[in-house]
Amino acid sequence: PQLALAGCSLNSCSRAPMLAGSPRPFPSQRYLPHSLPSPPPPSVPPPVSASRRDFLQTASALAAAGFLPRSLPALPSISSVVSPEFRARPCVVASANGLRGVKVAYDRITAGEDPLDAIIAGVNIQELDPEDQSVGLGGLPNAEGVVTLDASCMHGPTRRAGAVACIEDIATPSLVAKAVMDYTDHVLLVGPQARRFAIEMGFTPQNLLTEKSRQDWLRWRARLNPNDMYLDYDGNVKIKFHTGTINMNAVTSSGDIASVTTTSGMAWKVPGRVGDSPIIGAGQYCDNTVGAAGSTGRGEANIKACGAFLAVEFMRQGLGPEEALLRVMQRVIAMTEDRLLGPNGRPRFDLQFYALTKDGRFAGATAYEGASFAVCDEQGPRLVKCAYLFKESERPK
Ligand code: SD4
Repeated sequence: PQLALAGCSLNSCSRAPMLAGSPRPFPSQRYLPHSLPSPPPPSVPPPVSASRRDFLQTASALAAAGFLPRSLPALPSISSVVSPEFRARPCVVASANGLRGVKVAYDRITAGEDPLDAIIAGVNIQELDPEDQSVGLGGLPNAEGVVTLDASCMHGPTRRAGAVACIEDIATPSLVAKAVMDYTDHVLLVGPQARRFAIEMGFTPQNLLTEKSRQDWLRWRARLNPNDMYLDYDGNVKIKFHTGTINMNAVTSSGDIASVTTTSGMAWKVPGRVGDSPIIGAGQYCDNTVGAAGSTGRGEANIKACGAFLAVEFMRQGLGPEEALLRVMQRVIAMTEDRLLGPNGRPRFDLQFYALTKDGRFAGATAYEGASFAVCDEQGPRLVKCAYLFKESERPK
């Protein structure tokens, strides 16, 4: 079929409208959970294997040493979150900068729109906002002053995924990720070829480096090394290395789920660096039988724990979203190299996770107290406090 390239507009890029004359709506049937063995009755404890005993001993030793500040109950036996009394409850969850976007996405899913199209419309708001220096247009550049973007998405009902990494000049990499999913046999395209693919698909290249981000980059570079040829800028430069990213997840009234994450990555990164956002299972993950999860923050820490995938797996085993995310955060810390941990074992970085379940429960979680996430359900759009492991006072100086 002939591609209607202009259909790849910024608001909607679902596959059906882009294929001239052959609309193919996404399947709307309810997908059933995996059939898994029933858990043993609570009165019969599962046998404890030697390796599990070791694991439990290690965990209690860590807790005694103060490395596991919250004592979490043992994992329940594997079960699905979908019970026979399942009632779908539409809901959209995002990082805090998605407060405008969750409303847009919620209105769309409750009007019957596909959940992935809805959340991509939600994240497009940040991607196209030059004031948000963590995504799309106006994103902070790499060490050479070049804006490179990462994004990935998953469509639960059709079990598909798409991603782009280190793409330049295209303001809405979330839509390019979806185009990779819709129009290729691949999952991830990178660098100049991802840009070329996007242009072939009808996206318009543009300069993404705004004057504000360019000035920030110049100031960062001037302060890098007092002995170089640039005069030091001695004003107050408050430019963080991690500044945002947007992750958004949605579940519809029929229980269909989607997830997307889009970012300009770590500011001043080594050219070629790719974070967690375009990595399926790290920056976001979605399983239509269970739920979805995603992250913002230090991608290098998350990649090693496959955080979004792990969160969905914990929820598949029956954990609620908050406990699932806190356990992921603990796993991230357990996988962290010493140079990024304080003497008290606490991480020297920030990382946030967000999750929702097929039945519309949701949570956000992070290492340190104080962060919020955005949610929209029948109560409207709002910011909610993230669950956390540590008080801010415990952060290593
Ligand atoms: C990355 N996770 O590239 C992204 C950056 C981020 O807040 O979220 N910054 O690692």
